[in-house]
Amino acid sequence: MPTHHFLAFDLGASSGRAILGTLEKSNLQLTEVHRFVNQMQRINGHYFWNIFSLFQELKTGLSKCVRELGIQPESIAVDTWGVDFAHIGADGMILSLPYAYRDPRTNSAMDDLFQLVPKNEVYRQTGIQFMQFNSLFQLYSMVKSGSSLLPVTKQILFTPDALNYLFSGVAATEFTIASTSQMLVPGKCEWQKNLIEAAGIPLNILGKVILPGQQIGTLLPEIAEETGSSQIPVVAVAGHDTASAIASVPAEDANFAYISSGTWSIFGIETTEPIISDKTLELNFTNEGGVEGTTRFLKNIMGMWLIQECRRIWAREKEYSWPEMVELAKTAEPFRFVIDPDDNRFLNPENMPEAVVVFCEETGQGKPESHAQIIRCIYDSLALKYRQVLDEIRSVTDKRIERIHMIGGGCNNDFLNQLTADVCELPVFAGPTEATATGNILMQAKALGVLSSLNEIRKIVRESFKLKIFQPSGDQSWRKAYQIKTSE
Ligand code: ADP
Ligand code: LRH
Repeated sequence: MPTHHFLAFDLGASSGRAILGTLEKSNLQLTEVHRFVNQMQRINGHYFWNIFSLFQELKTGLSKCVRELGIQPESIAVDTWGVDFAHIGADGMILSLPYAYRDPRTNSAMDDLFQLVPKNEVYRQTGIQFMQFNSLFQLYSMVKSGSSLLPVTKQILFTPDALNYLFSGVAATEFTIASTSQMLVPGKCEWQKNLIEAAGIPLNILGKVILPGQQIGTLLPEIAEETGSSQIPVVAVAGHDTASAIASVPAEDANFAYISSGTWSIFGIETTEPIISDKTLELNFTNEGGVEGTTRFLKNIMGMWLIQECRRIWAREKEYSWPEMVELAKTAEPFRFVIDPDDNRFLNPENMPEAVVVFCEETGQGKPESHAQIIRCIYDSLALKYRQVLDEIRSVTDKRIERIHMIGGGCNNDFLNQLTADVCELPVFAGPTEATATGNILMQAKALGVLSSLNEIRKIVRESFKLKIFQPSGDQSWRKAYQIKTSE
C-alpha cells in the first residue's frame, strides 16, 4: 500500500486546526500543521462566527502543508461544531457573519414554536434533544422576528458545508451535520417538511442531503493558486465534529459508551436505529446521524465550556494552563460543591465563576471561595452528570456497556478520566486526543477508496494510537453527592 496524505480541517468552538494524516498500511500518523484560536465575536449585542477569517486560517493550513512540509494532500475535508449555518444569497455570496449558537436570540424560541407544534410532536418527528439553539429554533426565531436576512437567503449551509462551498464552489448539505438541525426525519436524508412548513421556514432554502464519505468537488483554481496546492478533491466527511470523533472510537466490539470531551461533553452510545419514545423525550436524548447508517444516541453536556469560561475570566488576573487548573482542583475537598452543568444559566453567562458561586449559594451549599473549589466543583459535577446519563441510557436500552471511550482534547485530563472511571464504575479508555481530525482523515481515505468500512477505520485507530486505561478505584465518596443530586 502506498503512503497516503489527507488534510483535515477540524473546527471546534474554542480552537481550529489543520491536521495532516499520513496513512501507511494500517498506521496513521498525525501532524498538526496549523492551530488557531476560535471565538465568538460580539457585535451590536449579538454573537457571531467570523467565517471569513476561519476560512483564511484553513487556507493558511493548506498552504503550510504544501509549502512548508512539502506535502500535497490527496484531498481536504472540513468538520465543525453543530447547528450553526451561513446564509447564501442569489449571487452565491455568504450574506452575513453566521450567528453563533450561544446568541440569546433563541431564548424563547422553543416555547414559541411549541405553540404551533407541540413539543412531543417535534420530538416524535425529529428525535433530537431539545436545545434552544438547534437550527430549527434559530430559523424560527428569524421567522418570528421578521429577519431581513431570511427573505434574501437562497440557501442555508451548515458551517462545514459553507466552508466546503468556499473551497469548492459546490453547495452540498451533508447528513450528519444536517441531523443536528432538528429538521430531519430521524436517521434519513430527508427534511421533515410538515414541521419546517409549520414553523414558517421556507423549504427551498434547504438543499438535498448527501451521505458522508463522498467527493463533492475540487479545490477552486484561485485557491489552488493561493495555497500552492493542486486542484485536489474536496470531500464531505462526517461534517459534524462529534460524528467524525465517534467514527474514530477505537472500539473492538459494540459494548461501549463514549464521551467526546471538548467544549461540550458528549455522552452516548452507537445504535443501529434511532430510539424515540416518551421516556427518551422525558430524558431529552438525541438521535443524531452517524456514519454508515449508525445513530448517535447521546446527550450534549455543557462540558469544558465551564472550565474554558472560568479560565477566560480569571485571565484578567492570572493566566492558568489546563494542567494548572487540574492541579488546583486536586487540592480542593471532593464533592463539597455540586452544580447542574446543564443549567441554562451556564450557557453564556457574563462571568462563569460568579454563576457557579451563585448556583451553589442558591442551592444552600454555601459559597465556594477559591479557584480550586470552583474548578473541583465543575469536574465533580461533570463526573456526576456522566453517571446520571449512563444510568439514563441503561434505563432506555439493554445495550451492554463495559467501558467508556473518552476522546477529544479533554481526554488529556487524567484527573477527570480517573474521576469518571470511579463515578461511572467502568474502565475509561482515553484517546485519541485528536479523535475528530482522525475520523475526518479516515473518512477521506474511505471516500477516495483507500479504506472500505467503519470497522477498518476503527482498526487503524486502535493500531495507531496508544490508549491510557483508567480502572475504577472503588472509591465511593461520590455516592452521597449523587444521591442528593438525583433526588432533587
Ligand atoms: P473543541 O474542539 O470542542 O474546541 P478540544 O477537543 O480541543 O475542544 O478540547 C479542549 C478542552 O480540552 C479544553 O477546554 C480543556 O478543558 C481540555 N484540555 C486540553 N488539554 C488538557 C490538559 N492537558 N489537561 C486538562 N484539560 C485539557
Ligand atoms: C460539539 C458540538 C455538539 C453540539 C454543539 C453545538 O462541538 O458539535 O455536538 O452540536 O457543538
